[in-house]
Amino acid sequence: MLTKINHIGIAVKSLDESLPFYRDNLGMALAGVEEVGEQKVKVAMLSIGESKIELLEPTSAESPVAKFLEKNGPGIHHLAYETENIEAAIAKLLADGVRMIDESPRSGAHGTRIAFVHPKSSNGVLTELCQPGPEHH
Ligand code: CMX
Repeated sequence: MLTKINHIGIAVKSLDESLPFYRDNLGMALAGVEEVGEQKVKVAMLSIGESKIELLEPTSAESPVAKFLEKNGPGIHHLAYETENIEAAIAKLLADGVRMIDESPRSGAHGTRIAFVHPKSSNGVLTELCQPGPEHH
């Protein structure tokens, strides 16, 4: 059902301030910066082997990432697993009685389709299912 860890999301107050550590000190390649309106975040994707690090800066006080920063400060926000069939993955989790935030996929960064599992159902770790867009195949 899941194939690998697609990315790890890290909540940051400012991409401008956070990016240099990952890009320059750790030497990761910046794959792109994009605003995801539906999630009220601006994201920077950095490549690391088969996975990515996703830096998340809130674009509005109502962003879930703004709430997270208020409560916890900067840090690891979510873990995203890749799937080839997000509808099937959601259907299986719902059938298993897992609490989903998204019961149907929504738009993520870089043409992906994503759905979140509620952290109450995933041992306190906000968990994302992520299906890459067609250009990745
Ligand atoms: N990781 C772990 N736990 C989290 C969390 C996170 N990132 N965000 C919230 N929680 C926990 C809270 O600590 C809280 O726990 P307690 O009840 O024990 O205090 C509980 O979840 C509810 O949190 P809340 O602050 O009361 O409620 P919110 O309105 O913030 O809703 C959540 C929480 C998870 C439903 C919401 O943040 C959400 O829908 N997240 C998914 C969407 C998202 O994060 N998008 C960001 C962009 C990601 C991307 O584009 O890749």
